[in-house]
Amino acid sequence: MTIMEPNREPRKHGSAGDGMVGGRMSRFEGELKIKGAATYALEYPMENVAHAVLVQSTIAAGRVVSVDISKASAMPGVLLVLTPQDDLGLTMCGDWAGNPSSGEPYYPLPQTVQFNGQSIAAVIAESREQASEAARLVTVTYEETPSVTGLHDPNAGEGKVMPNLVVNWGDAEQALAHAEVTIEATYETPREYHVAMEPHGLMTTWEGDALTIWEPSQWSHGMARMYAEWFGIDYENVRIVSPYIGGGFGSKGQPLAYGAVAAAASKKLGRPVKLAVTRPQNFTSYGGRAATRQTIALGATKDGILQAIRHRGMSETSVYADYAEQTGAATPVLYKVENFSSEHRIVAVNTVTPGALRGPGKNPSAYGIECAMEELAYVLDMDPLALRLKNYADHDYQSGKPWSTRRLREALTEGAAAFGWDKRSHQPRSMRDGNQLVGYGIGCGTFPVIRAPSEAIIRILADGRVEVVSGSIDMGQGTYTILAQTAAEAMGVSIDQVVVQLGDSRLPGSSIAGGSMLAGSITGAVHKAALAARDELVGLALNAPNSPFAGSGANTLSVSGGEISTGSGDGPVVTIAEMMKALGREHLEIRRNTLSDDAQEAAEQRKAWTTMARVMGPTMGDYSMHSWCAHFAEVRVDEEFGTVRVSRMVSAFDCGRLYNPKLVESQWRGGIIMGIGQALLEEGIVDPRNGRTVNNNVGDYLVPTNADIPDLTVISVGVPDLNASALGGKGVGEVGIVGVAPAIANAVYHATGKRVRDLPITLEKLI
Ligand code: MCN
Ligand code: MOS
Repeated sequence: MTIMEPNREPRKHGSAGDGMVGGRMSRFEGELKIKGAATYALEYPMENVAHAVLVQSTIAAGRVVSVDISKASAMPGVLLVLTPQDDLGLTMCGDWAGNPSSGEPYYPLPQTVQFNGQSIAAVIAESREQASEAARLVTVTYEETPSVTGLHDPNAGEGKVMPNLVVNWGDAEQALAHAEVTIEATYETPREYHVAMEPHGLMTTWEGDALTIWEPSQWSHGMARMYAEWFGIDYENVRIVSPYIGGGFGSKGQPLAYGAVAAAASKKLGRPVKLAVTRPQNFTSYGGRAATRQTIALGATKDGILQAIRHRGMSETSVYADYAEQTGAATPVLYKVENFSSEHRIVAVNTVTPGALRGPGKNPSAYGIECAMEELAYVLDMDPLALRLKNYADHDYQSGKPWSTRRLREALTEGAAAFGWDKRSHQPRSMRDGNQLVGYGIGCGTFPVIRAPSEAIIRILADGRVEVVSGSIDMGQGTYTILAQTAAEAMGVSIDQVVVQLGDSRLPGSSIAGGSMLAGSITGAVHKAALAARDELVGLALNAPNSPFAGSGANTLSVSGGEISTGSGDGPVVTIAEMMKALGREHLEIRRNTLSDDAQEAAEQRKAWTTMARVMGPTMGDYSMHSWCAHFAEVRVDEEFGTVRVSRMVSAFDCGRLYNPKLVESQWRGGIIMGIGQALLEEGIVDPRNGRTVNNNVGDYLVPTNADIPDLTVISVGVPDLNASALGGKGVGEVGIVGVAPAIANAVYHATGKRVRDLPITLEKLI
C-alpha cells in the first residue's frame, strides 16, 4: 500500500516483517482522513441535489392531528413537504436475524408519536438553508397521551422478563441464604450516546428502479437488503456506497427512518436528495445505550470463595420495539460459581429504540458485577485482586464448556505488576497526595468471540499489484490495513503492492463490522482467497507453455517479495508482473468464501451476507470463546471539591493473536477513553415533562477530551486462538470499554470511602 507511512516503531510481538500479519502498520485511510482526501457520504460530488430537513415531534406520546404545511410550501425553493398524510408506499423490512418482513406497511413519518424527537415530517428544497427555514414553519397539532419518560418515571413499572435472558444453575437462593457473607447492591447507568464524529445522513438517487445510496454503513450488504425490502425492489437494485466512515460505534448498522424518507423523496422528485441529520437529531435518529438498573447479590465464604450470584437487571426499550441492553451478559462468565441466577427485564418507555453501543450488554453488565466483587472484597477485608484470582473460572460454568483460550489470570497478574498494585494500602481513604485522595480499582471485562462467514476477491494485476476486494467496511478500526497485511503475507508480496477496495454492497459479501466480528471473519476470507490466488499463479507458472519455468522440472515454486522462484537458488527469478506478461494475462481473479459447503447456493450466500443467519455465538462448538481484559485505574479525587481525575490506567488484554498491534492498541485505548467518559461524564438527561433529551448536542453531552485522558498503558497477554478465527485473533473492537467504568468506580470508592452506584460519578454525588 503506497500511502502508508514507513513504520519506525519497535515491534513488540513476534517477528512479523513490516507489512505482514502482526506488523505495526499505520492506518491506510488515516492519512486520507487527516488530509481531507477521504470522501464521506455527504461529500460525493453530485449534480442537481435537493436537500431534505426533518421535522421532529415535540411531545413524547400521542397523535399527530394535523400538519399545516401551507407556509412551508410557499417558501422559496421548497419542492416537497412530506407528512404522515403521504403514503410513501413502503413495506416493513425483515430484521437483522433474517426473520422475514411482516409485510405490514412502513411509515417512517408516522401519525402516532412514540417519542420526543421522532421524525414526523420532512421538507425538501433546493438548498439546505431553504429546507431548514421552511421546516421551522411546519406547524403540527398534536393530541397528547400519557407518556413514560424513563426507568425513573413513577409509571415505568417493572416491564417484562426476556425469557432468553434468564440463566440459572445450581440454587442461588439456597446458597445465598446459607452464605457466611453476603452483599447486595443496585447499580444504574444512564442513557449514553455514540457521538461519532461523522453524524448520520445520506445521499440517494434513483435510476429507474435502481437505488444508489451514499451512507456511512457498518454493513453495506445488510443495509442494501433492508432498503430493497422497504421499497419492494430487488436486492441487486440497491447499492450502498460507504468507503470512509467517521465512526459508528454501533449506530450505523442498519438503515433508519430518515434514510427511508430521503430515498422516498428522491423517488418522488426524480432527483438526488441529500439528508444531513443534525447533531441534535442524531440523538433520536438512532437510540444510544439504554439506561439500565441491576441488583446483584453475592454470597461467599468468610475466606472469599464465591458461593452464589443472584442478578436481576432491567433496561429501557421503546414502546414499539424490544431491545435489551443485557445487564446479565458478562455476569455468568467472569467467575467460578456453582449457584447462579440471572434475569433481565425490559421496560417500555417513550424513547427511540435504544441500540448497540460499543460493548452492548457486556459493558453495563461488567459494571455491575465488577463493582459488586469489590464491594464484597471490602466486606471480606480482602484484596480485590486476590478475591478475583481466588474465584478464577477454570471453565465456562454457564455452558459447561472449556475455554478455548482464557488468559485473564495473566491479564490480572501482569496488569497488576505493570500498575504497581502492590503499592496499594487496603483501607479506603488511606492514600493521598496533598489535597488529592488517591484510589486504585480493578475492573475485568469480556467480550464474546462472534464468528461469521465472509467472501473476498483477490485480483492479481498485470503490473504485479494485488487487489483485495470486499464489501466490508472500515469505520476507523483498520480493516483496509489488516487486509493489506493479510494479502501481502499470504501472496508473498510487499504491502506496497497491495491495493484494498472496500465499502460497497456490490463487492463481495461480508459480515457486519459489529460485535467485534469483522476482523476475524474477513481476514479469514482474504487469507483463503490469497492462498488460492498464489496457488493459481504458481500452477500457471509451472504449466503454461510461455512461462519461464516451463520445462524447468520444478514441481513447486515459491513467491516472496513479489518474486517467483524455485526457492532453491537455481532457476529463474521472475517478478509477478513479468510472469503475468509471460502468461499474457491482464489479471487473474480468485473469489473465495468461508461458508460451509452446505451454504454455497446463491440464495444461502445472499442470506449469509445480508442477515445474521450464519453468525455463530461464543459457545457454538466445543469451546467457550471470549476476549478478556483487566483494567487497573488510579484516580485522584479533590477532597474539597469532589472533582475526580483518572490519573493513570494500565489495561491488560487477551484478544488472541493481534493482526496489527498498533491498531489494536489504538482500538483498546479508544474503548478505554469511552469508558472513562462513561464513568465520569456521559449522561443523556431526559426532561421528565416531555421526554426530550435535553443535552442533545456535543456542548452539553460531555465526552472526554485530551485533557481528561491520562497515560493509558495497554498490554497484550493473548496467545493465538485458532478456534476463534483462521489467523488466531479474537475480537478487539469492543472489549476495551468493558470493565473501565467499574475500575474507576472502584478506585473512587478506594480513594474516598464513598460508593457511587449510579453513573456517571459526578462531583455532587461525592460531596
Ligand atoms: N484487530 C487486530 N487483531 C485482532 C482483532 C482486531 O489487529 N485479533 C484490529 C484490526 O485493526 C481491526 C480492529 O482491530 O480492524 C477491529 O477488529 P474487530 O474486533 O474484529 O472489530 P470489527 O472490525 O468488527 O469492528 C467493529 C468494532 C465495534 S463492534 C465497534 S462498536 C467499534 C469498534 O470496532 N466502533 C468503532 N472500533 C471502532 N473504531 C473506530 N475507529 N470507530 C468506531 O466506530
Ligand atoms: Mo459494535 S456496538 O457491535 O457496532
